[in-house]
Amino acid sequence: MANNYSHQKIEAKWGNKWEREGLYSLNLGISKNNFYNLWMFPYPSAEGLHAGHAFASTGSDVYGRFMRMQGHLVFQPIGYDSFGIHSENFAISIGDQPHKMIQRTTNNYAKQLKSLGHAYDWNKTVTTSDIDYYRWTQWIFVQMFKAGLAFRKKAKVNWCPSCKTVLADEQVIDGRCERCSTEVEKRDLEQWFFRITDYADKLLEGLTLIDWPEKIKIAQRNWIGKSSGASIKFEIRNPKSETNQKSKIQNSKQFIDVFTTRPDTLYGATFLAVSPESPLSKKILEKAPHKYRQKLSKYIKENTLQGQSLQVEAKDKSGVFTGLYAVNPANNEEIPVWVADYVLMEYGTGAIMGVPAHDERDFEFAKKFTIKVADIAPDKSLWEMVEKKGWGKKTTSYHLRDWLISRQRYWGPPIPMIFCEKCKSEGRGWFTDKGKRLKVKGKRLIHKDQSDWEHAGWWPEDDLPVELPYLKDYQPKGTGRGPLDSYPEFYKVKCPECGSEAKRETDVSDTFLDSSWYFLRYPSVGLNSKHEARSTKQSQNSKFKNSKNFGFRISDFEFPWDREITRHWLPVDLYFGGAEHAVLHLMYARFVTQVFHDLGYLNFAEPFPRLYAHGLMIKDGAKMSKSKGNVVNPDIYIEKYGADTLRLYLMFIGPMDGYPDFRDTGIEGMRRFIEKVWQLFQITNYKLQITNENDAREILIKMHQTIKKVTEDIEKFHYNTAISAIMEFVNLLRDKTQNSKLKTQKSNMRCAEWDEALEVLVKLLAPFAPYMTEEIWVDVLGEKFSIHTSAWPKFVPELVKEETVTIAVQVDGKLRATLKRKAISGRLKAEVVEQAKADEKIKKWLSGKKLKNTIFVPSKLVNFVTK
Ligand code: ANZ
Ligand code: ZN
Repeated sequence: MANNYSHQKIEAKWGNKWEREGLYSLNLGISKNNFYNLWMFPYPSAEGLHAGHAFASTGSDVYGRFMRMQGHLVFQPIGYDSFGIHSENFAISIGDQPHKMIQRTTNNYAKQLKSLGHAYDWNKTVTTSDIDYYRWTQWIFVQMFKAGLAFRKKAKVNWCPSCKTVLADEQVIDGRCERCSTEVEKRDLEQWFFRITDYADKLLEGLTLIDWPEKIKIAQRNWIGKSSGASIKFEIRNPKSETNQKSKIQNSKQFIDVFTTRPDTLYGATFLAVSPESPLSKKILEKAPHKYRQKLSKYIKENTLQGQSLQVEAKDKSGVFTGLYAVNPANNEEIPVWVADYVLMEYGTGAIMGVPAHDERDFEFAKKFTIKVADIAPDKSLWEMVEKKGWGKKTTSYHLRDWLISRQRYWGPPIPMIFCEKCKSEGRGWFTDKGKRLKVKGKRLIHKDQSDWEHAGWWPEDDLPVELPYLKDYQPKGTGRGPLDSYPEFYKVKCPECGSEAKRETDVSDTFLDSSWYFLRYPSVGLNSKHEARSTKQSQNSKFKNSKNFGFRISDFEFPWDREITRHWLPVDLYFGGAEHAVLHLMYARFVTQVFHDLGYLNFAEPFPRLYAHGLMIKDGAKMSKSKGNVVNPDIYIEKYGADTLRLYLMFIGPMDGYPDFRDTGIEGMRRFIEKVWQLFQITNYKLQITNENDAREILIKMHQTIKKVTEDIEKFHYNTAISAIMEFVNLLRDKTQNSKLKTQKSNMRCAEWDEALEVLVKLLAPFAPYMTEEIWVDVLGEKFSIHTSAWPKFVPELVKEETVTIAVQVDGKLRATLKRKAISGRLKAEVVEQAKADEKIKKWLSGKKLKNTIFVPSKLVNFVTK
């Protein structure tokens, strides 16, 4: 065996063997010791992964390997979140077609992930843009629809005039497009939504049951934003001065409901304000006295078009008086009604009572428009009075909005819905026909009331998948309609109900839908091939077969996840991912899981009972990103130093949940460490003997301490300190080999402690440096393949505690004092002698004498010879 450490040879050799032998591919049978170890899959928005991905994925892999050595059956899959705007934008930027680009980049991602040495089960990968995957994403949409949880409504959506596309909320940063910094507009477009707001309370309750970092739970709670308060009715009146104007208001009573979290401040309300975007403001306009109408109408129009609600915080507050007054039910005072842009349409009732004395926003507004400020102390009893007196009722409001699911883009699963004009004109559709429909086994209407949208004419596509056609010209046009809308071959279909000409939906679904269920799919990849064969036949017999489909369609027998396997492998045991996904992905995945739990398709409601949120790798003080030009390509380092070195380096540079800065110099240091370890195993050939009992004991104690430290640190994801402990251990072992006395002893025996120490060392290093440790394990130590299925070492608690030794201090052979020291430090001559000399009694015995010699027996004795 070669003396030199050649990472190229070692890493290629074992990488191939692991794959050939399927070391990390499981037969997902039924076992009690399952461990589903999941890392958030990457989205291909570049040619390859950067060092930040290597950092995060290694963190997850180390844990998986550790659990495997702890005796668990570890399932660790990987895939690609390859549909969606990130990938599409990348394809556009390089002038490529997304289908082609995804094939190339995912191949490269796989190559990189393999070279990093991750223990993925490559038989179970998922690519969300593969038809084999997205047909199920479409199926999920259909189930959502049938449960009453998908609906259409006109909505203001973020629109980037430069990118000519709708943007998701998370792509709008401070009112500007994340990609081009153009100010985002709001457009009124008909969109598909999922009723995630129905699940607001369940999503909140679930948070109390899961083991997640507190900061992520807080982010979810804030996103849901549940507030308890009251809605209070204010009667509208025309001002006394205008009573000559005949208005309907005098005949029939009109009210404005406001939402408040502070009914106790009701006495201090000095005005009402209504959102200009709220339909309520249009009603108010009709009732307003004539002389106010023109100004009011102009204000409402301006503030509706520009969608000011996006910039509420940044902008100076504006508003107009309506000429109307409202009666405060608590004290019968008449207060002015305003329309003001700081009131959001989508929250509460879209109207507020202004309490300038207690609310800062109201105070600012009142000051600007010289509205009265009534400094009246809050009255807690009002909380009860509101309902008792009939002023209003207690209620809760949520900041959570329904999930905007449609995108007017190309690169996503076509939304599997069909619209039929004829059915619509006859008032027919899935929901009007529900009596018949809902008897289908397994279907349940979760959201029963569908009166809030026009559902006539809409039918779900049961003939799945709806294939995304290959388009050359796929770029967004800016018409407010997706690229598929220019392709009649795609959207012209027959109505599945009446057979007349109908139109397929041309929007695609949001990427977050793709990633909301991928973890459910992994264990079942490849399991329903039999079903596919059967359903191909059905597809051929189908009346409205889409000739462009691949020939398989989903039958009632088929299912995206195998029930048995899912029961045994889910939920995910450890989800490892970035804290930046605190709300969107992690909320949507919880929502979808909860819905499918309610539909009876899953036996658990929380997909990720345990989440670890890792930090973010930076380079030169900034987040790694292409636009900053500071992206580190891991391939270069793997080639030069080896994956083991890179892995150890990434896990060592700082805490896993921190913001480590990538530096070349650190990698070189780590490479030297690896070589030191390698050398240690070459020395075994010298048949080293440790005859000194103290050496053996020292090694033994350090070994058990190291096992304990590394085990406990890995459990807490404190990988950097685990590696430090291993380094200390390595230093001790090296010290022993450098002891010249040991080297020269030509005995054939090695002590058991030494052998054990080396075996433990290689195991502790295995999760971090899987290739080198495999090479040592199999080819140096001659153990059975593979180290990664060997048992993690255990520590003996008694041996972890370092012993205390008592050292006798003599002067001229006579005992004069004793010292207590830790076993290991008792062996350090200079320290022990110094401590002995400092002892008061010894000082006395030595005073006035000349020291001729000092005899030292480690951990036992110091003898000062003066004669
Ligand atoms: C009177 C009051 C007095 C209020 C006071 C607060 C403090 P959270 O906590 O976020 O739920 N509000 C209600 N609807 C609104 C809307 N559509 N747009 C803007 N603001 C709205 O906030 C609830 C409070 O925000 C409500 O309680 C209301 O102001 C305001 F000393 O009512 B409060
Ligand atoms: Zn029809």
